[in-house]
Amino acid sequence: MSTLDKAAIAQLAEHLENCQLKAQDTPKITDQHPGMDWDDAYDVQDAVLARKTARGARVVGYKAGLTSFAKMKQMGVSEPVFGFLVDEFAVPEGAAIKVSELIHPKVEPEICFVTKTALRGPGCHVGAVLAACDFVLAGIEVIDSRYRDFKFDAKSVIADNTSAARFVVGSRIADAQDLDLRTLGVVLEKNGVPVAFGAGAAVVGNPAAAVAMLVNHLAARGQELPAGSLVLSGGITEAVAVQAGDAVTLKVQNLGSVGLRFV
Ligand code: OOG
Ligand code: MG
Repeated sequence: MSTLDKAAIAQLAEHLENCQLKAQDTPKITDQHPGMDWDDAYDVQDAVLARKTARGARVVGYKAGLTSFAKMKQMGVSEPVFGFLVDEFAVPEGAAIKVSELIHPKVEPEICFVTKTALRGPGCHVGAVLAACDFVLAGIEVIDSRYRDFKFDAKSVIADNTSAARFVVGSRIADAQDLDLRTLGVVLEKNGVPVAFGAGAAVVGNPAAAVAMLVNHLAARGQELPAGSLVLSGGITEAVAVQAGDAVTLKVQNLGSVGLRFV
């Protein structure tokens, strides 16, 4: 079911994408459209993606968000959300990210999956995810809600592609079957100081379960997760605000480290 018509969906997608491209914030869209439903929210997200692919962007994968209790509590919402990743969000290891291109960036530690075979729901589960997983690696997601002061509800944040802005992945890969993803430890450092810690189980008990949830979500929208997809399974800790001059390093047990700078 949807409640918004095509014109309203297109207008909201244009507005939210312009906020992203111009680094301008906006009140949450449910203030204007209090009756919008989950389908509307994902329809707006799909329309944002269509604007990007029309300009030549390529989908490289997907992200799950609000999959940890720390993140749900930080953002005051209770449902996982899903978004897309396009090539223009990817930055190389050690990259300098210009804060002038962002509104109020935050970083989060994530366990990332790359698939070797397609995954289709409904009924996708941890076993299917592990069987389809080529390798796992560490990643830092830079989120940048387009909503003023990072204040939103789940439908608004879905329409805003779940605050996706940038991401970097590490270069040490491992076979998911050789690791216990639940006890995999992560340490996020800002300017050399450890600021957030956790283990994989913070993400719905097992980060692979967040990937299964993503696949089942895609199935409900008539899509599959193609082979070769990168999936960010969701922030393990609260997101940490960054500003120009900050350097961030993520260390993940068995998966090395990966870093970014903000200028
Ligand atoms: C929504 C995006 C959440 C995660 O990993 O939990 C997310 C937000 O907090 O702005 O990417
Ligand atoms: Mg995230």
